[in-house]
Amino acid sequence: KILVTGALGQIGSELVMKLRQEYGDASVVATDVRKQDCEVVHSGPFEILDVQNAGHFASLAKEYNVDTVIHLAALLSAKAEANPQLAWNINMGGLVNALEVAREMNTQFFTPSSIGAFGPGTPKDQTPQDTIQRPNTMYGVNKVSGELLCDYYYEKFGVDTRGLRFPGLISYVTKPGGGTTDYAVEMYYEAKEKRAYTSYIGAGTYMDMMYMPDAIQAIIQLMEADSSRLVHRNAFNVSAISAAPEDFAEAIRHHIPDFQLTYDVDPARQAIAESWPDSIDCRAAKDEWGFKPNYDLQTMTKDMLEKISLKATNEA
Ligand code: VAH
Repeated sequence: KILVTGALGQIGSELVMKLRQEYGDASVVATDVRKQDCEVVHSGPFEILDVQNAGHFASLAKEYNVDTVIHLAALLSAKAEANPQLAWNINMGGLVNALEVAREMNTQFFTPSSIGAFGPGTPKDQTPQDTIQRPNTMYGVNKVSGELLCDYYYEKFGVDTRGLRFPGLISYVTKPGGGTTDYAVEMYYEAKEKRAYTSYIGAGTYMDMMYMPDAIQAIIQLMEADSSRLVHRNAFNVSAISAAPEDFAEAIRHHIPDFQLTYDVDPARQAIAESWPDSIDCRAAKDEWGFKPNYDLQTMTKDMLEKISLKATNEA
C-alpha cells in the first residue's frame, strides 16, 4: 500500500491517479489536510491528515499497513517566503513525521526537492548534481535540509529514501498554489481566456521547467529503479526545459498568434527566481535510472492549450 500526503495538490492529484492506474485503486491511500469533491477522493481510499500531527500520521500508516510513503505536503516557495515560520513547521515538521513513519515501518520513501535547493552562489548554467547549496529563501532552506535529512535516514537507519529536485511543473489538472514558477501555468490559462497575460516574473528570467506527465513518470521510474545503481538519492536534478516568460509567449503564439505578453514584476517572486539556476545538469538522473523527459516547450505548449480547451468545454 502507498500512502501519499498532499494528494490534492498539483503533483499529488495526478500522481495518485497514475499510481492507482498502475497498482490498483485500493493500493493508494490519498491524504490531504482538507477534503474536496474530486476523483482522488472518489476513486480510492482517502483520509484527512495534517502531516504536523505525528500520532495521526503514524496510526494511519499502521492502519493501512503501508510499504511506501510519498510525502508531497508542503508550502511552496512564494507562500513559504511570506510565512517562513509556518513554512518551517509544515515543511520540516511534516517531513520529520513522514521519515519517522518510514523508519518505524521500514517503508520506501519519496519526497520532492526543488531547483529551489540551490542559491545565489550556485553555478547558474547547467547547475551540477553535486555543487554548493546555500539558498536564501525559507523554501530553499527547507529543501536543502530535507535532502540532508533524507540522506541521513538512509545512511543511519537504512530507510530507502529517494528524491527529485523538480523544476517548475506545468500542468492543467490542478493549479499550483504559492509557487514562483506558477506564472507559466497562469500564462497558458490566460492565453486561452484573454489572449493576454501580465507576467510577475521579468523578461529574460530563465528557470527550469517540466511538463507534469514527465514529472509523474520520473517519480515512478526512480521508485522502481534498482537501488544498487543509485549513486545519489536525495535528490536528483531533473528538468526538460529552460525558459523565460518570452519563450513561453513565443510558443503560445504558434497557436494563438495575437497573444500579448506584458510585465508587472513582483519583486518578492522575482528575487526568488533570480536566486535559482537558469538551467540544471540532469546527467546523474539519466545515468543512474534512465531519466528521459518526453515533452519540450513546443509539444508541452500544444498539449497544454488543447487540454485547457477541453477542460473549459467539459466545465461549461
Ligand atoms: C515553486 N513550483 O515555484 C515550485 C517549485 C522550482 C519551483 O519548487 O515554488
